[in-house]
Parts: sequence; C-alpha cells; structure tokens
Amino acid sequence: MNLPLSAELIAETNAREVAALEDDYGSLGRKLSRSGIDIDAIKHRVANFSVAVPSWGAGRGGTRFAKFPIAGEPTNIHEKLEDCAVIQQLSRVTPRVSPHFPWDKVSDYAALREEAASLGLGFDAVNSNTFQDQPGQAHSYSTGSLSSTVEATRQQAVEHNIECIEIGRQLGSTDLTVWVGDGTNFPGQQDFARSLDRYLDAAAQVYAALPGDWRMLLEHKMFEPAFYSTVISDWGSSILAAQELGPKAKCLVDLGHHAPNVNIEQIVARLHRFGKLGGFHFNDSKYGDDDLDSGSINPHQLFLVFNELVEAELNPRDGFNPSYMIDQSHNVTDPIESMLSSAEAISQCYAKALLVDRQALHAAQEANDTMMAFQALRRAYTIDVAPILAMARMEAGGAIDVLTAYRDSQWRVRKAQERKAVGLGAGIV
Ligand code: PSV
Ligand code: MN
Repeated sequence: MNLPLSAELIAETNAREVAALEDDYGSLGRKLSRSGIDIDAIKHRVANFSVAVPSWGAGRGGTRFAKFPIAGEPTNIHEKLEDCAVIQQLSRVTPRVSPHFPWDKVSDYAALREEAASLGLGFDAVNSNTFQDQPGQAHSYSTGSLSSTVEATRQQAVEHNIECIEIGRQLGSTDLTVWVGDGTNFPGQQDFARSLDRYLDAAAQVYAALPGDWRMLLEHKMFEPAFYSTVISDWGSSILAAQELGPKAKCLVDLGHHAPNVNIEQIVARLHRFGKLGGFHFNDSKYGDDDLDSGSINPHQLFLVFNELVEAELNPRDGFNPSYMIDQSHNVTDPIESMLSSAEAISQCYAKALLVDRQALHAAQEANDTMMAFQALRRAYTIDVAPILAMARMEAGGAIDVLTAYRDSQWRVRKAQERKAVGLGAGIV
C-alpha cells in the first residue's frame, strides 16, 4: 500500500483530539442509552457505510462562466486518484472513485486498477459522456446523442457507452451511469415522443451489452444544458425508461436535478417501491444544478432522504442496493476539503436516520398522531452525531478532525510544486 499521507501525521493530530472525543463519545453514549440505543451498534453501521467520490470532483470545476484553478490541482486521472486517496485516508468513508470517460482515459486499465488499489481505492460506477464533443469526433452531439435524429450520431453514442462498459469491466465496476444532455431550447425544436423513442431504442442497444451482473443507472435532469426540455427530464421519464429497458436498468437521483422545492425524499420512496432506485449523486443546491457541497444548503432534506433509505433498508425490494456517489463542482474551495466536508455531511445524515425510533415513528403514523410522528424524526435530526463519526474514523485509521489533519499535511502546497498548472477556461462538469 502506498498511501499518500503519513500515518504519523494523522496519529499526531488525533493525539491532540482523542481525549475530548472520548469524553464526547461517552456522553453521547449515555444519552442514547437512555433511549435504548447502543452507540457502538450505530458506530458499527456508520463504519460500514461508504460513498464514492467523483474523479471529476477532484478538480475545481467552475461554472459556465469561469474557472479559477488553484495551484496543485490534479491534471490527469493519476493525480486525481492521489487526491481521492487523501480523502479516503482521512475520512475512511470514500473507498471508491467513480470515473468519467473519456475524461479519465488511459491506455492500460488493468494498471490503473492496480494503481488505485495501491492507493487504497477501488472503482465505482463508470460515467459515459455524450454531452460534449471530443477532438476529432466524427459526429457532433450538439443536437443530441442517444436521441439524435442522425442515426450515425446515435450509433456513435451507443458505441461510446459500450466502450465505457468494457473499460468498467477492467476497472472492476458493475454500474454504468448514463446522463445525456439531450433536449431542446425552443418549443417545437423536436418532437417529444419521437426523441424519446430514439433514446429508448439506442439505450436498449447499450442495455443489451451489459454483463449479467451489471446495472445501467439512468440519471434524469430537468434542465441544463437544454433549457426548454430534456429527454430524460424527471423521475417519471426515468422510471418509465428503466421499466421498458429491463431489470438491470435503474434510476439514479442527482439531488440537484429537480425543480426547486420538489419533494425528493418522496421520489426516493417511489423509486424504491418499484425496485428501481439504483443510485445517488449527492450534492446540494439553492436554485438549480448548483452542485454545491452536500448538506451546505438543505441538510434537513438530506436527512429526510436518508430516512427513506433506512426505511428501504428495513423493507428491501428487488435487491435494494443503491450506489452512493458524490457529484459536485467546486468553484471557490479546495476540492479535497469540499469532498471531506460533503462525505461528513452525508454520513451524518445516515447516522441521524439510524437514530430514528422506527417503532415510535410507525406507531405514530398508524395512529395518525402527526406531532409524534414528526417528533420521531425531529429528535433524531437534532442529535449531534459528530462523535460517532469521528470515533468510527479514528478506529479505522482516519483523522478525528479531517480538515485540520489535511491542512497540517500541506498536501496542496506540496502538490503545487510538483504538478503542472491547470489552464483557465469555463464549463460546468
Ligand atoms: C450532469 O449535470 C451531471 O450531474 C452528470 O452526472 C454528469 O456526469 C456530471 O454532472 C458531470 O458533468
Ligand atoms: Mn450527476
């Protein structure tokens, strides 16, 4: 194993914090035991929880308008893996990376898998990219990819997705995430029904190439870059497409891909009800697909999503096994710090959802005791679970205080001396 940070550095920062942590953990343990909850059992479940990080999240993505790169940013998949390994080493909750192609293309994927393993990482879902033209590409995606009116363009998009599956097999992935930017900016630009027909026909060709144990995760998005309509605009279109494609097709919920104020936790419950909940892209938003850090705007919504996921765990349907991934874009922070912060927020919401007194909640729901049902959630949400997470992390070799340990490591400063500078530019990723 070739971990990027020294174990001594983590041990040194932990030594400064461990007494306070033990005190806080003991106190929270006593509080929880008064409600019949064993803190060690919760810690055990938290220790088994994980969320993948996106390879593209290791860079400062920027907005449609500008990018403000920082010194020491990664410029290729090897450097991105190193940064993801830092996140995993400190947080112990992000052991897998979700790669994106062709952004992360290399000539030898077996070697890349080994490189990741030596950094303590594996690979999660592979993401295809038919929302952007590549240099020298034969057919442009400017008016669509899997739903293009041009047969040769659709075929090119199908082949790219099949190539992603092939790469994913070599990396040890078992999921292909498909998000297409296909859609329109003008009323009348395309026929809604026929563009969906074309999408379904092309997606079926990708589906047919899935290995037996693979899933195809369909990611819906209401708008952007198409601002009038998109082909897979919402969870309704997504589940209909997934049902038509077959059992290996599932829906992926990116928290930023809905209209403002949509009840995403209910969407989660609906998709689960029909055995079609395949995965998540966690991030947060105030207006649209802002791709902000998880829990930075609406942590309560994130908690409510996890509340549904814990309900689903207890009542699994059709092999409930969603892939949890972060998908965010950092414009003003160090991406490593943002992903550490998001991983913490996501695990916190999972831990809080585990603390919900399910019996009390279900009894109140059955009795139509609205206030007590609400209070069952509120009581769990207001508990500070930070000591549980920190204890689980420390016991797994991670840092009690991930941000302080990261800053103490001087990682970015050191990388600024080694890595070449990232160019200016624009573009949401
Ligand atoms: C699209 O907005 C998206 O959420 C998809 O998951 C893409 O793969 C990702 O962002 C990166 O562009
Ligand atoms: Mn996404």
